[in-house]
Amino acid sequence: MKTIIFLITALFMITLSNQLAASGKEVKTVKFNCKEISCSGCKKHITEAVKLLDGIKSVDVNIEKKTVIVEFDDSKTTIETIKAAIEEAGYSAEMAG
Ligand SMILES: [Cu+2]
Repeated sequence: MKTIIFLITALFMITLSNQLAASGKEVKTVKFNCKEISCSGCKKHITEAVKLLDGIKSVDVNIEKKTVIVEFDDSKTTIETIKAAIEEAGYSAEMAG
């Protein structure tokens, strides 16, 4: 009986760690230069537009640097989709290294 419980626990742990490893790999970061960013209104506008997309983990708009850094799950959305969402909100979005 103890062996069975041990085996089930071991199997569960392996499955869990595989899932964690898999989900960790899917989160990617992309940075855009958006030269029209000038105030906190822009920051709010872009953040809201990008967060409407599926799989967005975080949106970091820097007003001084005029950058948007997005963490996303690449099994749910793409860089092109994020870029399009920023552009539809009225800003240019050039991918930055
Ligand atoms: Cu603004």
